[in-house]
Amino acid sequence: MNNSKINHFLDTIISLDKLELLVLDIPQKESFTSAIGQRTSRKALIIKWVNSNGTVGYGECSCRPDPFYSHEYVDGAVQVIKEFIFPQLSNSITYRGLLAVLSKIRGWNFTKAAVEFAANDVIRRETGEGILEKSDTIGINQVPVGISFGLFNSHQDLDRKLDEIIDLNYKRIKFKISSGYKNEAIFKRISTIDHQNISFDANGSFKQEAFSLLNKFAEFGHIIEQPFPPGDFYLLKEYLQDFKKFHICLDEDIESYGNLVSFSKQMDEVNIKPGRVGGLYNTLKMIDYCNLHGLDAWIGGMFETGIGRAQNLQVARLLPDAKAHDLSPSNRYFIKDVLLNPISMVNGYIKENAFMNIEVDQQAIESMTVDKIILSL
Ligand code: OSB
Ligand code: MG
Repeated sequence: MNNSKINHFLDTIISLDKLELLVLDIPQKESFTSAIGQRTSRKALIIKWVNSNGTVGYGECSCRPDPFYSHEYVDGAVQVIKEFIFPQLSNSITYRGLLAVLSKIRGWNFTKAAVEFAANDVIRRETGEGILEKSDTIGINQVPVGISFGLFNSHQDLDRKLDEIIDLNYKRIKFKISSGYKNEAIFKRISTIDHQNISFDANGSFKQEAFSLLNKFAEFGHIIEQPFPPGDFYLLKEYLQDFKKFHICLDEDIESYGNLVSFSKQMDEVNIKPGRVGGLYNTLKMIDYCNLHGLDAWIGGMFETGIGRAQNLQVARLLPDAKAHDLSPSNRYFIKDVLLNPISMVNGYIKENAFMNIEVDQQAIESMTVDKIILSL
């Protein structure tokens, strides 16, 4: 990255006394289904980086509890930190040194990102400025957000949910879809929705045998996110032999800067999840690339708690042209979140004061913690 402020920032020294890994079980308001599976509660992993002053930085590892979105899963993340990351850390390490430790590990992007998030948060809490503040982009003061709708299987289900959210003014409505779709009447219903920004997210569920169903979604002309299984991008060529229209956004396929460069000409937009791409430094590099090459980018979510959500919103501020990010307020999902002031949305926007300086609700964290690992130096 050609940014001297960031290069200079990488020399920042971070002290470390201990890492705490907290596994939380957070009850959801309602279950959520996508082509990946169903969730009824959120197993979350929060990392506390405690420095030598006792200052605590928070990071969240937002992978799923199972390896169904990516290979990572919460218990695996705990083990990777315990066995392969923590032993390489010391009482004092530069940000650059931390990135080097993390980059030795292949994959495990959500896990590595969570450690970087926590380290960056310590710096931010000590000095007022973390790596994002060193970006060349001046952040906007409110972030437009969309909603990600779980799979619905009937009109009634869809109608009920649409009524609930239409007045809230979300800037995008994204429907989870899957190759197992049965109810054809839904296509008619979708065509009557009056909204400027509708998209679909297939979570990689379409292969050759479901191309004609995929085409029914494609005919709307809306963006389709990750239509094919990650790694099977060749299917696009096969699809285009018989079907014509397609607007594509990639999610699972893009795990690195290299993936972004390789696919940039073949997609209409990219969903960047700071966790999925291995952290904030990588994210900034990718945002730079997108700006330089005019590729539309927005920030995706993983149903994180307020801790991860706030961090992702801080990144989303750096994409002033994005129409909407998958970062709806966490009170949409959880009965109780882990922040003293839960992130709220007004008219489809989340204002910066809701996410720039969050305060963690220690009592809430404690009450939902099901496992705690302390790694002391
Ligand atoms: O594909 O974007 C996805 C959540 C978990 C795994 C994959 C995805 C999602 C979302 C979440 O769509 C959106 C959100 O956090 O609001
Ligand atoms: Mg997606």
